[in-house]
Amino acid sequence: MTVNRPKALNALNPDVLKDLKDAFEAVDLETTRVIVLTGAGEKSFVAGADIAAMSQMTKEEGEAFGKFGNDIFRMIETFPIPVIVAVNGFALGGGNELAMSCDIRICSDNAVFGQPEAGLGITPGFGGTQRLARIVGVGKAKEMVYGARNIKAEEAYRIGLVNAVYPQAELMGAAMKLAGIIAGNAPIAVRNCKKAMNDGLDTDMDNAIVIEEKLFGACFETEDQQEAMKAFVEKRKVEAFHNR
Ligand code: DAK
Repeated sequence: MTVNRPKALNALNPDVLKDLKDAFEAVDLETTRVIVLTGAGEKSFVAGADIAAMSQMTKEEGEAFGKFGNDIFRMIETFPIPVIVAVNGFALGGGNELAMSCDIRICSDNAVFGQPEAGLGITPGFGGTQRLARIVGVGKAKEMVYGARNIKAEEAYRIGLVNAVYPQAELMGAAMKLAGIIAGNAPIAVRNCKKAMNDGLDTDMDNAIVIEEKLFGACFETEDQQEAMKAFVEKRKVEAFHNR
């Protein structure tokens, strides 16, 4: 899936956000195992929410725009299958927030990450004050958000904002390879892993382990679990998972 508005460095205006929502809603969950999200061109993943579109907003319009984006990013975060984001350049403001809504972030060596909003007279509005602290820790997140300071790919890697950095030309290959590895595993198990980790992180450990127990138990009703464990016992490879 590609955010494709290169003339504005793929900045998110209401139309682009709506297209993103429609694209996720159109995914066939019977046949799709993993989504790889990137931006068009070689310069920018997403250079933020559209500043021109936001510049004249009233308080009410700002809140509504924030909710519109937040609902879409939350849909991506809780999407049943994994989403890998291949950050191919600028990931600023809403761009960094979109990347943080995805499960796994990898980037090209020219990528730049940041939350510049405080320099524009606003707070991050698509989850940046919440997800950045959860991913990189509260101290680093506060430094980046209060300081509106952008960081380069290597620093993003060092603080755990991305899992790996690749030369631009290798980024999509690496993303597809990772997607292929995930897609080779039992689809229902992968989905349950995502749900267990996401839902568990939103609650305390006593409830979190119960969430895991239920999703673990549910796997034992699947054909894929039965075949995979039978194959192990019989010392042979699983021929294919059937998403059942
Ligand atoms: N919005 C609109 N247009 C943008 C844009 C953006 N975020 N980023 C770039 N563009 C446009 C530029 O205006 C320019 O258009 P033309 O002049 O050619 O028509 C074109 O893309 C190419 O950009 P540049 O000429 O500036 O390219 P450079 O290589 O010189 O610079 C840059 C690249 C990424 C450093 C620079 O474009 C830049 O600083 N862009 C803005 C980055 C930024 O500050 N992004 C964060 C935006 S704030 C909320 C909801 C959401 C948010 C906050 C609150 N609520 C409702 C509460 C989110 C906020 C943000 O994302």
